[in-house]
Amino acid sequence: MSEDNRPTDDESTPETGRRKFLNSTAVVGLAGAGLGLLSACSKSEPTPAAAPQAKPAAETNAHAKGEVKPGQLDDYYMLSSGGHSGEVRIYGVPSGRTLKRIPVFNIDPMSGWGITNESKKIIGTRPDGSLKYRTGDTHHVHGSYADGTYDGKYFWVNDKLNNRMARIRGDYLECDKIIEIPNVQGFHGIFPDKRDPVDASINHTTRVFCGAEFHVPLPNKTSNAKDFATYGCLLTCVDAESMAVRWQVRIDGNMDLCATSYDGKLAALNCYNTENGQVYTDMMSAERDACVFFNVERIEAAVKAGKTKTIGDSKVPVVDGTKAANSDPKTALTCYVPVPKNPHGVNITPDGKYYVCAGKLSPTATVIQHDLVLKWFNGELKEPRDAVVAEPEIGLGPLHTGFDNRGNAYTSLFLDSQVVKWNIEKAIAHFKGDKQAQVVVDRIDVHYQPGHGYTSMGETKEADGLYFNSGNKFSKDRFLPVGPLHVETEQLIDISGDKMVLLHDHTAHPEPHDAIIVRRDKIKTKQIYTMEDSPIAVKAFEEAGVERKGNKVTVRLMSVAPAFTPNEFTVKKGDEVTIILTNHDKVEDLHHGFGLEGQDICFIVGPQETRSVTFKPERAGVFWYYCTHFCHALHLEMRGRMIVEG
Ligand code: RUQ
Ligand code: CUA
Ligand code: CA
Repeated sequence: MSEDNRPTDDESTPETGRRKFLNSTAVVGLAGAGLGLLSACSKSEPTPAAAPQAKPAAETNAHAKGEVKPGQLDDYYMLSSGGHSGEVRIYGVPSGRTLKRIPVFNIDPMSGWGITNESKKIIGTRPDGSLKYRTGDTHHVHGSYADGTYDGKYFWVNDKLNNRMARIRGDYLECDKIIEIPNVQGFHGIFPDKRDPVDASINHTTRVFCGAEFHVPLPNKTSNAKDFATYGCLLTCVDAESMAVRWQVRIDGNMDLCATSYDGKLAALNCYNTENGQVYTDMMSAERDACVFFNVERIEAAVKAGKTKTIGDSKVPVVDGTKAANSDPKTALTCYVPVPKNPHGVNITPDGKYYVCAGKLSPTATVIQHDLVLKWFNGELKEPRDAVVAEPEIGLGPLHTGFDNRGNAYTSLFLDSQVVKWNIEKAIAHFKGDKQAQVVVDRIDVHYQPGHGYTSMGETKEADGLYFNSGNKFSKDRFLPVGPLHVETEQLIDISGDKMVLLHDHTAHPEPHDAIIVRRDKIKTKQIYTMEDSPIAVKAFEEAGVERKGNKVTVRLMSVAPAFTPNEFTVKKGDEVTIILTNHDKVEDLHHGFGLEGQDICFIVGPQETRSVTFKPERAGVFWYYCTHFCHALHLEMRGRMIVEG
């Protein structure tokens, strides 16, 4: 035991690990003052990736009751959308601890997202270099698949506000690409495919499907504003690797949420506005709307054969998926399965057999059998509605459904403020006429008004039936009041037994929508960047310094705790100054911040990472730059001066 009563021989506890880490970097930094910086730095070896590979503790019951003791790691990553915060969050499950906020469509001075040149390039800029968008509204996060489960390579998230889709790379858990989707508004539901319907050798995600909610004039011209016949909605297919838009399908009605089949053949999107209404009273006039199924193989064949149009200025090929054009099942690209009323959410069971569409305005969930939809496309099923094999009454305001590995569904009930557990085979038996079949197994109150609910690994064939997280829209009295806007409640429910058991509440900054709960061994993060990945890295001491070409000035900086090199540079008022900063520290977690007084510049650089900013100093004088990110015992001393000549 040390003097503060902590065990000193246990390297695995974060406290002792952290102490060691700070001590060793302090030594490195102090020894490296002045010109010896680089040599001292290169002596500290990068630590190996810390991603835990072991099976979740929940399987060995170490985290029974959702308790994660100090120093223990969680079993799952929960990747959650942040709504109109524009970001994605990562929570640990079962603890509910916040692990990371990934800036995507927002601007984040902590990391420098939207401030550095690298992030601005991903977000997109106007000709004057300013950001094209500064806002976004994320709803759905989904991961790439291989062999029916997460492969940890990519995660995607939508922006409903500016109709963009972003990709997050799984190794750094940072956004690496953002694209705009043409011809749509209210881009809402996304889902990656799980394998290729044509090429059997491709057993991983190659496409992402994107559904649009709002009808817009096609093309979107003012002269079409009053001509509702020109209005329509499109499904968009995006290439998972290049992120290019491959094709679009025009449909009747609109689209909301998306699910994809395990065989790659179908994408399903629920449609709440078959009425094509412009106001909500019109949108809820029909007794039934639809779940629309897209035959991916046929759509791609039609695109290849050139049976396409383009809309307005967009070059994306668009095929006709409207009902009228697809009445012959044998050639149809789409199948409209009638579902009551303004359905919300469509999810596929982990065995790939059934889709569940929640009724929203109807107290029902509709179970649609996958192979029956395929039969319809083959001309072997009379009506699309014949693919419906159950429609149990489950409660008021059903929205989203998660699944366990024992044939049970867990549906959020917005109006009832409940989660209802029901059995799919029992529901099918009941639908067939077995009125004794006990469909509803259990109900649990949640607090309050749940939106999405999702189970651990529930959107994969590896659903493990351990946890359900209820993302609630109102927290009311669950937490200390913090003014008019309340924090949101996330509630973790143990679903491993017959009865659901509420484990705990944790908070979420408004306004999360959906999440996925990914087993921790599926995500393998890198802890250190690769210097060679940046073409502009300042790789050696001799490369640091100022270079001027006319009024364009490049300042190459390096950081090694606790110093920037150079620690002084001079530019002129009105110059276009680009600062490139490469962090030469190699120690895991050793980030430096770069804040430049009075210039609206703030960002961090991780170990071996390079980032840059470009700006025009508007005032002459002396401006300190300093390290914003606590890195070292001499963190406060880590600073330098920019001298701006008038
Ligand atoms: S939707 S509360 Cu944006 Cu995911 Cu259902
Ligand atoms: Cu470098 Cu703080
Ligand atoms: Ca409707």
